[in-house]
Order: sequence, then C-alpha cells, then structure tokens
Amino acid sequence: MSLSLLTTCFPGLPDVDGSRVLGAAWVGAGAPQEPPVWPQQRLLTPVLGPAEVVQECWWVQGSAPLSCGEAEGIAWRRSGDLLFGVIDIDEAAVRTEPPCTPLQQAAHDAYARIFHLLDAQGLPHLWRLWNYMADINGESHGLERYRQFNMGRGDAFEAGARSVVGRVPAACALGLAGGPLTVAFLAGAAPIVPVENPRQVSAFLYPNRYGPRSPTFSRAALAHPPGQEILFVSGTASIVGHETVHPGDVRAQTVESLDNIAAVLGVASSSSRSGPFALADLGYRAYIRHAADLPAVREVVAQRVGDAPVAYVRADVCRADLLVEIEGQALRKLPVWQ
Ligand code: 3EB
Repeated sequence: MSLSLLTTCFPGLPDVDGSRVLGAAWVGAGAPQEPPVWPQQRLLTPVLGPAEVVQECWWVQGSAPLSCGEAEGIAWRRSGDLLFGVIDIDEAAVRTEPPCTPLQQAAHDAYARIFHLLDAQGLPHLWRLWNYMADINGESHGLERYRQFNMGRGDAFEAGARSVVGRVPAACALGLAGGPLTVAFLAGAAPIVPVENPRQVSAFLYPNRYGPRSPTFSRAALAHPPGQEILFVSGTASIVGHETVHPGDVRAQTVESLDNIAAVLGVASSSSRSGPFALADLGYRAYIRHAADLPAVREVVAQRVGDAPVAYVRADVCRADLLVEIEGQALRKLPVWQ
C-alpha cells in the first residue's frame, strides 16, 4: 500500500478510483461542486494560476478496505496506518469565556478533537496540518487573530500531552477572506523526522514579541508510509532568524523564501532515506497576498524550480508584512530493501 498525491488544476479527478481516496483539498473562488464522499477541505479563495481551481487528492493504492467516519465534526478516512481528516469550526458557534477568544477556542477545540480521534484510532503521529482562517491579520480582544490561533493550538498540544517543541508536524497557516477555521491533517502510526532550517529560528522557539505562544510546527517533515518517503515542506516565508526581511519587496521576499526552502532541502537531504532533494523535485503551492504580485512571484519561482508544478493561490500570510509564502511536497518510493 502506498500513498499518492494527485494535483490537478482542473475540476474532476479522472484517473482516481474514488473508493481509494483518503481525502482532498479543493481551492477556488467560484461555487464549489457538491462535496464528494471523501473528506475535503474547501478553500474559497481565488486561484491565480495555472487554472481557476486546484484539487489535491490523497489516495492509496492497494486493495485494503478503507474505513471512514465522522467524529466530533471531523470527517475522516483511513487506510492501513494512514488517516486524512478535515474539521471546520464556525467561530460564531463557539462558546467561550473571556479572556479566551472565539478563534482561540475554535483552534483549541479543533486540535483537541483531532487528538481525541487519533488516540481512539491508535494513530498517534500527526504528519502535516493545513490551517486556514478568516481575517488572519485582524485584531480583536487586543491580539492579532493569528496569535489567538497560536494560543489555542499550543494549549491543545499541551493538554493532549504532546510536545510543542522538537518533533512537531509540518504545517501552514493562512488567512482567507471569510469562512470557518478549517484544519486538514494527515496522520500515521510512525513518527515523522522533523527538519529545521539553519537560517531561521525554529518557529516553536520564536520570541514572544510574535505573540504569547509560539507557533507549533516544524520547517519540514519526512514521513514514511510503507515503502515510501514523503517530504512535507511547511509554509515558508521571507523570515531570517525570526525577523521578516524585505518588507514591501515581493520579489526579494520570493527569493528569500526559496533560499529558505533550499536550506530546508539541504537538511532534509541529510536525513533522507530516498536520496537528496533539489528545488526541482517538489510540487508547490504559493500563497500570494496581493493578486497583482502574481507575475513577479511567478517569474522568480519559475526561474528557481524549473518545470516543477506550482499552484498560485490568493491568501493572507500570517504576518502583515509578509507578501508571499510557499509550501511543497515530494513523494518517493523507497527501494524494496528499505
Ligand atoms: C513563519 O515561518 C511563517 O503557524 O502553522 C508558516 C508555516 C507560518 C506554518 C503555522 C506559520 C505556520 O513563521 C508562517
């Protein structure tokens, strides 16, 4: 059994047997299609290229039956030791009391329920998380909303007796124009190999000028389904040390983000079971704050990654001075003797 990722930039997944799909992401600004039978994270935001819709579909080969369920608002599907799930939480429906904010509570609830499901499923290890929320740079209750999210997420990791440093999953966290807090995840029985970036302070060690609680994610993670190696590179931005560099200069921010990814690939390569990773080996999603910046970002990215597939998506990055964030992944078969 192995895990595959099919990214199409057109509606429809012609070559995938729906009974083998663990879950998917759908990105687009228009009315989405009817939700499929598998868990799907829907992001209502413009895709800037190469088409108007992105579908990213995780599916498994083999004949083992899939199990699926709905638990505390999480839609999930599992095959062997791999599980994909999605949870959406509407902040307006969350009950909380000050000083906890609705977004902080929503983040806490989403993660607490994910941990509860994974405990029940006997799959302790989160590999990759995709987090999206409305108005990520907005301020309420005296705190930027992304920082509220970090408080709820970090509290849930601690309440679930999970480490908030060291071996934490790969992730991204972006803002959209509206919609619920939506969190998608891939989990497995085997732990990830976390990867940090020597050019950056680990996000889980950011100083508290970026918020009362540091974000809980690794710069990248190597995960090992049977016979495979998957590299997840987290959302990567123009941050050196812990500071934003090149504010206001989208081209320079894109170069810096790619330099950061290249540094992460260097470290990942030294822990890899499948051989070194180069920029051209991955598939990417690039999040762009201002749609008008697409040509500049695309030119820099294409120059560095060559023919590697890149989907460009309109989204807000989690610091107001960041204009672009890039994430990627690579899936490889391991030689049979590994
Ligand atoms: C950064 O390096 C940019 O909070 O889960 C990137 C990836 C970022 C994941 C998260 C945030 C997250 O701090 C922001």
